[in-house]
Amino acid sequence: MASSASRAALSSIPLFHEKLLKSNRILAVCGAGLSAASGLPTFRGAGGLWRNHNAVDLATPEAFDADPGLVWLFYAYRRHMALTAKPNPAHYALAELARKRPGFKCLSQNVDNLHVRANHPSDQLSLLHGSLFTLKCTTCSWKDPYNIADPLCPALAPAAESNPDPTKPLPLLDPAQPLAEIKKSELPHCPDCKTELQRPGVVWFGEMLDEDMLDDIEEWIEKEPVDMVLVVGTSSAVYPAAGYAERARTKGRTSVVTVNLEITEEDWGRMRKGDFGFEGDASLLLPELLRPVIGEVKGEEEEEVEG
Ligand code: BJW
Ligand code: ZN
Repeated sequence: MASSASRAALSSIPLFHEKLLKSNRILAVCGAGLSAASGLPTFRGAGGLWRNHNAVDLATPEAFDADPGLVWLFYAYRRHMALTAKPNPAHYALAELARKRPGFKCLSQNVDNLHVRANHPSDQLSLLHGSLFTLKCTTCSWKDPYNIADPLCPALAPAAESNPDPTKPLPLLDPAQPLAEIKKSELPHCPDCKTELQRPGVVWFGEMLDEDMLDDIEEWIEKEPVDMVLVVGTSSAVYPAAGYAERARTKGRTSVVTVNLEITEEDWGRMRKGDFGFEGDASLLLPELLRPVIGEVKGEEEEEVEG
């Protein structure tokens, strides 16, 4: 475990700023905690339940095969929530860091499109787990890269409804209220092969991430030493994302910086000299941590959402 003296160094903003100002090659690995302040729930811990299902149990090809209507409702609800949400100061801070530091690359596990809406330069952003707003065929190669129809089809309209009584939970989210059964025929079908279902263009457990994107990340890591890795709002429970911080470490040079609402004793104990840990809300911490490079975060730059 880190001693109290080294714990002070690990959480020192002046020491972090000193290192940041000398850092050119910076990698960020982001997770659901980054979008928590935008009102989007995380996967694990509080908020990881959708009706009476664990969110991670619904994020599998097996769950989709067993009950495509249920899994589509889960994703239709998350599309609706993400469309209603706004990028928060942490998304804008990372986007500005990308503009100020061409050697910065952001790997995000988030599928909510909030990095894109915060105008993060696309060549400095890898969306590891795809996007809620990409649709693809379960079987053939058909893909719609950007679709924001809400609701996507009449059967999924309950996921896009506003709450009729805000004093009560949204009926869709209340496990005591049964869901209307959705027949396969009522779900969106592939316009090419016609017979198969469309599915969200996200990466489920057991599925491969985009190989070109993985090669690109490997190439970026291998190219030159990495000065800093920012690990923001992720439980680091899912690979390959969870492995990139250690993968990018260049002996004696790389600071791994954890920014998380909750940093456990085990996490503190794993930190090495030169690493940093900042416990709190990423939407408050990131603008403060990155200020010497990015200045004050401006949040009004969101692009118009295309119709
Ligand atoms: C805040 C905050 C605030 C809250 N401010 N912080 C090596 C070893 C073992 C297993 C594997 C391995 N390599 C691959 C595997 C298998 C598997 C895997 O990792 N399994 C693990 C369970 C161990 N990986 C895969 O299957 C991946 N595919 C793959 O590797 O293919 C090749 C292969 C396959 C099989 C075997 C071997 C190789 C694909 C992974 C796809 C993950 N998909 C999901 C769903 C995406 C679609 C969707 O969004 O619905 O991705 S699962 C879910 O977890 C989602 C997330 O992106 C991901 C990570 O979660 P995240 O973002 O970290 O969220 P949380 O909730 O866990 O954490 C939030 C954090 O924020 C917490 O720490 C909070 O404290 C914090 N927080 N508020 C700051 N305001
Ligand atoms: Zn098809």
